[in-house]
Amino acid sequence: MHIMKRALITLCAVAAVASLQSCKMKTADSVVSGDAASRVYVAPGKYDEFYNFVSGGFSGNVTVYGLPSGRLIKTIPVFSVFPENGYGYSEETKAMLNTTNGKVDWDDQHHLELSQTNGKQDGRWLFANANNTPRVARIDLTNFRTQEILQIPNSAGNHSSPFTTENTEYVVAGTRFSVPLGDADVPISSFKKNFKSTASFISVDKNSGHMKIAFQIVLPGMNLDLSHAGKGPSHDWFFFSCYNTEQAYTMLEVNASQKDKDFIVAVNWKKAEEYAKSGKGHIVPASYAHNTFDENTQKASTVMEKDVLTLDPKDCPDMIYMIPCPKSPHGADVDPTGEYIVGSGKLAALIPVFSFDKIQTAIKNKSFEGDFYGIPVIKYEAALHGEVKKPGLGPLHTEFDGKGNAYTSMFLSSEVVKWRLSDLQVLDRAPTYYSVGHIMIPGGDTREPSGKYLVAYDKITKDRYLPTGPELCQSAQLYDITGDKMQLLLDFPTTGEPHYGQGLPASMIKDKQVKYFDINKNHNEFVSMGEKKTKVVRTGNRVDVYMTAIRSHLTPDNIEGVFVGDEVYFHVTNLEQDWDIPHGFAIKNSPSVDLLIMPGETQSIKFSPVKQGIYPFYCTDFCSALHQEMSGYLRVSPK
Ligand code: CUK
Ligand code: CUA
Repeated sequence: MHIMKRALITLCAVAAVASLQSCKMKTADSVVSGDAASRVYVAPGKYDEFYNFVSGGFSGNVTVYGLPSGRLIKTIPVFSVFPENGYGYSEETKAMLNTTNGKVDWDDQHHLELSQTNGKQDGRWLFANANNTPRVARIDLTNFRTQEILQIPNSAGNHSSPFTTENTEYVVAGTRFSVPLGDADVPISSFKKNFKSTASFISVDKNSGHMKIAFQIVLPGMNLDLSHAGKGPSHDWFFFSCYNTEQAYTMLEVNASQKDKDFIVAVNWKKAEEYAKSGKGHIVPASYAHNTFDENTQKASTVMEKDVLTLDPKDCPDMIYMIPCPKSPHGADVDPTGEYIVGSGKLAALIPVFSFDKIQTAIKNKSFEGDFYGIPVIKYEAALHGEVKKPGLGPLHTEFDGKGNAYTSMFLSSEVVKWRLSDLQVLDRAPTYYSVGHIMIPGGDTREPSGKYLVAYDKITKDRYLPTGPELCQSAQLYDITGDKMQLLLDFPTTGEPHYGQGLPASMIKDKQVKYFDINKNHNEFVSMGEKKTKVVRTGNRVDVYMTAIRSHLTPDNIEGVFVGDEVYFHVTNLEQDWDIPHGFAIKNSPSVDLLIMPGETQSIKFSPVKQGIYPFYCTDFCSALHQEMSGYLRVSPK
């Protein structure tokens, strides 16, 4: 989206003003249906029907809302440290944020995708991309915790990610900014020769979920933007949108918009897989961090992976084709049948819809119009199912309801447009407040959309909430799409910049949630299996405090014999075996000592006192009537 903001800066300003004015005339009251309140009302004590996972943009984390209420129910820390539960602070979790550039504890999180089986959501994992430091994360949906983060080498910015194939065989990553492979020192003006973009295919282990870069396809320098996997008949294919095929490296907002078409890159990943297996690839030296959280030892660790297998399209015939797509396509979205591929040229005044069937015929008949660095370019008309004419301005992203309809967000004209896949007729349009980016229908990018609600994630909030100084919250809007006309039901604020989201029927995972960790399976090396097992152990200037927490005391609660210059590790085991009873741990006047320990779990934090004194420590989570009493003292003596 930031890309677009830059490229369209003037256009946006004009259109945004225009759309704001036109929206102003139509007040929200006039577009909200009369019984909207009752349709989003979830009575106290009742559950929402859907989980809505929303990307946190520059907050780096993922938030979870209930639909239709729009209530925020969870923040899942992924790429950013999170004081609320000590993620990135505790000794157990900090390795999750390791990269080859050290600990990167922030990112720009754009897209989410739920794991699938047979093209349908299976409720196992949620994948998240990092757009700044190229990474892909996997979150376990039984405990809502980040289990794995894999860094992507040979890439700068990972935008077209983390979309998955129908059986989660692969999760993809793709270069936003082309760079020379292997961090080569070359003039920027040698872009065309030396800069490359890469599409990475990350295999996901069926049972454990473990990710591994299976192969990287090396493409000419340009910007990969978004992607989606084929479905059903197009199962073997992956479609990426790309822009800047002009290969500009300066003033992109002008120079990357010269041609009237860029491409949808169609990758036959089954073919690529065969080429990778049959030795057509080249091993390219690379180093990248692979961080995993081990539920057994309760600790994250980092492996620095070496080398990647790369595939050059030149060596791999029939693996990749280019499909011309009007000006700077953004979304690349595949309908539930797998037949239609929608490419939304954000600078185009129409939406091109491609037919998988026609693409296959075009390939068979060699209906090409030249090549792009040796990759055949299929004739536009030969691949085209048709164009949605005059849909609105600035088409971005498309989702599907599973009833033959598509919904496309229009950034510039600030609306969602519903159209029919078969005859490409526009059926309905609903204003958004304002400037919608992605939209989301639960399951709307799978073979079986739930198709009840649509959520618009808006870029500009303006007058929708109480003003809060120069920075306003980001916003989402909920529409009912069960009828012929979309009906706006609700606005709800979101955290960070929501790009994409995923919606999952709550019934799929709500009864599979971990309520507490079995203390008998706690294999953290610093566990205390009961208050009697607590101790303080000195080794040189290192002090290990084995501590327990249970309503309502910390054991030991008086610690002496610690000196300025010592390195003190607190290993706090939460002995509770009950749902929703975490204990916190913090030390007065001490930086970054911050834990929240789940029942049955051990978490460790390092404290390096630099001043003598008596340091009170305490539980930070109001856990019982005697929570305030859950405290103790550490005495730090001069050396
Ligand atoms: S992008 Cu944000 S609205 Cu990064 Cu998926 Cu299109
Ligand atoms: Cu434990 Cu408050």
